[in-house]
Amino acid sequence: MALERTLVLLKPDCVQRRLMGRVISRFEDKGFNIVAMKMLRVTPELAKTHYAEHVAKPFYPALESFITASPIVALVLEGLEAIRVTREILGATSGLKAAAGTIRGDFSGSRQMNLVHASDGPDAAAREIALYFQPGELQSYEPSLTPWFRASDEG
Ligand code: FUP
Repeated sequence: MALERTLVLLKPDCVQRRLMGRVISRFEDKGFNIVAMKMLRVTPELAKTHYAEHVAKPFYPALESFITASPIVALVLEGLEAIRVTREILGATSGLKAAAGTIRGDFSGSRQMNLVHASDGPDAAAREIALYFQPGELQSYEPSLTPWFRASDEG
């Protein structure tokens, strides 16, 4: 099992709705390490780079207005299979389709205002982490609780 890092964004709706703590708790509860975290305002330029695959789509202008409207929190999670597992903790893109028990399923009733972003694969994770963080902003550390989260032969 691979130890991976993935980028998570707490979007403007998450910050404005005071859900940051509850959302971050879900990742901590799972046993992931937070190895970087900052609050920032996404500029239109950063939005276009981050959502490059969506820039030409009809919904993009509304998406850019939303993601730039208010501060976000960017964080990097580290853990075994963190990229896939984090996406599963978020749930399906639309809060109306996300399963109960997921962040979006429990807290969102919207496709656009779906509270959180997480990288969708290893290439995206590497690209997106580099978009939001300098290498020196990532912390490597071994939590003393690790032996109580997983067996030593699990990675
Ligand atoms: P996800 O990977 O779950 O974040 O979803 P996508 O990459 O498919 O979409 C990126 C963001 O665009 C989503 F967070 C929601 C938004 N979006 C819309 O606002 N309208 C759409 O029709 C599709 C996606």
